[in-house]
Amino acid sequence: MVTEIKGQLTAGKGNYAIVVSRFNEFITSKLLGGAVDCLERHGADEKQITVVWVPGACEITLVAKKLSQSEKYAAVICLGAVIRGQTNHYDYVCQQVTRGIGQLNYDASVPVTFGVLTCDTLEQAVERAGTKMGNSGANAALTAIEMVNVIDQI
Ligand code: INI
Repeated sequence: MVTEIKGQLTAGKGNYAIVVSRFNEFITSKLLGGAVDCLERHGADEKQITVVWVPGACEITLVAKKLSQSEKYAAVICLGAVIRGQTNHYDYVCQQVTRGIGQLNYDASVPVTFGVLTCDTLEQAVERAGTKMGNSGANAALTAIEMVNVIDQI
């Protein structure tokens, strides 16, 4: 008989931390709304949810690292929006945030999920912040819930 571990989509009793960047707040506030709504609709009480605002995507990793090491949270959900401008700055911001959160997934003992949009246009970001393509904040929250359940069983 195969032992199969599957995560349930119930938030349980653990606390969830959300790190959200203020840069492109028009988009990130929608990602935050999607993430909180998703956690609550999967059973989390508002007391289980802590939101930390940071200036931009580059600042997400440090705060996510501190939260993940605090032993207060079952998971950390990272939300941001990097949108291409006229220079190559976008590439460096994307590199920094993806590398940082990626590294945390090796180092941290709790799940750190990636709800950072990396888009060529504002329209693409709007599509992923609660319109045509769903809400990437909600997806990152749902992933956190599933991962907490998986980790609890291992
Ligand atoms: N930060 C973002 O979150 N999104 C962006 O699109 C962005 N762009 O394109 O510049 C951005 N830059 C700021 C960066 O994250 C830092 O806050 C800043 O460099 C200070 O460290």
